Amino acid sequence: MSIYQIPTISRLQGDGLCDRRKRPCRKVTVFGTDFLNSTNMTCHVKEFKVVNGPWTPNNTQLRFPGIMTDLVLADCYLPESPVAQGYFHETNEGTPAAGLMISVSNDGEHISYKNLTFISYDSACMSCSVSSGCFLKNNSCFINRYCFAPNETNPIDWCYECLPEVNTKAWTKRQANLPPKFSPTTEYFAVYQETLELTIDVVDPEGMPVTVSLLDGSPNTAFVRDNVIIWNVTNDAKTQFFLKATDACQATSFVNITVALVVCPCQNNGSCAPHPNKPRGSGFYECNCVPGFTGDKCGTNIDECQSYPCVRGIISNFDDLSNVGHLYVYM
Ligand SMILES: [Ca+2]
Repeated sequence: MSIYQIPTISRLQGDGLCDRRKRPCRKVTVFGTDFLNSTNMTCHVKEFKVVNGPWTPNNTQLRFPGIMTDLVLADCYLPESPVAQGYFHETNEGTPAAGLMISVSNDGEHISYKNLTFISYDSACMSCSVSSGCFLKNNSCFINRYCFAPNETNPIDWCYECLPEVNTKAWTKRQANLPPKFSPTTEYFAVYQETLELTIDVVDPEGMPVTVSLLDGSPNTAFVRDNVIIWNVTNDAKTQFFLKATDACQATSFVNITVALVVCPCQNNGSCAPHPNKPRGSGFYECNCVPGFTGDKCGTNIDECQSYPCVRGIISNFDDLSNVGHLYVYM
């Protein structure tokens, strides 16, 4: 066979239809005869419009590599389809279907007499055939010329979805969205004058971000940062906070919590510090004792002479036992 042999092509994989929901549509298998296993094999494609829209087909015939995979099969590489998938833009219109006329050459020049129609399309809203083109499906959304299936989420705003029974040409606010859920704990504890940092345990059932805010009636010295209430505790026995949680789609829930004062149990001027292993607000503290005192509640007066060697009742300290000559005396 000569390299100038002109191939005969008869049909395309998938009858020339390529669903962008299923594949990138950058390649198509061509059925035919007289293919040559040549590095010069090319596929010649000409873009054409299938539906109205902003996409402008390239007016020139474009060449892409072809590969013979069998005596009667060749694979053609194709230009990128303008049919976007998982994409939406408010102002730039989409292209739900686009066409190519494909012919094949063994030598890069002598192309098949026949060319075949190839259509890439978005099956969410388009029903296509190579003979009659593409039409809008009934149960779908066609928004700014982008295709979406029923209940499909707006790719740029989770709070909106395609609900064809409500509107086929615009997004509908997501109907199934649960408000954030607060933890059942509503009673917390603090000691007077501490800076309480109370992490509010709230989750959105859909896993979307939640913002906590304080409503009127809460202490106006308190504020919220990253869903943590920060408050310099006053001497009110019980203080109420009115909380609101808002999810990313503005669904809200409310809860009232109380912070009750507990007496710091640390004795001898020891101070209460939040317990490192307990959550803030749980009422667990540990004592920081002033020098000279120890114990869980600083109740033990340290006998300084017990832990240091004493010389005639004076507290002393050997900084190096091998060097007995140095004796530091604390008076
Ligand atoms: Ca939610």
